[in-house]
Amino acid sequence: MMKLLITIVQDQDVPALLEALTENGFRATKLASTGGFLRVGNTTLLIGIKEDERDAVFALVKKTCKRREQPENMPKIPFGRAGLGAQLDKVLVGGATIFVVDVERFERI
Ligand code: 2BA
Repeated sequence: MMKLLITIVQDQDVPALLEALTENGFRATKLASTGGFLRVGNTTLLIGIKEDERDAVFALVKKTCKRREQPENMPKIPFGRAGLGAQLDKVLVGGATIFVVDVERFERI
């Protein structure tokens, strides 16, 4: 069965990941997205694959998508704890978040 990998990565990792995917014959669609927690831009790739290609794609994601510390610098409540001059908390982001979804039907018309 075909799978759709909904793959959320950091913008910095996208060029290397797309190059690796393309070089290895995989196809992807790049969507601009925003993380709900940090409220900063990230990238969602839609990658349609055959079930037996999953490990290969996971390996490419692992190789190209790094874990990074990012400041949690967006006040989610006005005048909240991350206000001006406040000590910024750090969160670890990435390498990647991947949802593996069954595809009922795939067509290119
Ligand atoms: P954000 O939602 O902006 O989250 C960025 C990072 O903040 C997360 O990194 C995680 O380390 C931390 N974080 C997120 N929610 C948190 C919470 N409620 N409490 C404490 N820390 C929290 P990652 O886990 O690597 O996620 C990176 C991005 O992947 C997320 O950006 C979001 O766009 C997406 N994502 C992760 N898990 C998801 C899920 N279950 N559903 C939908 N999108 C998800």
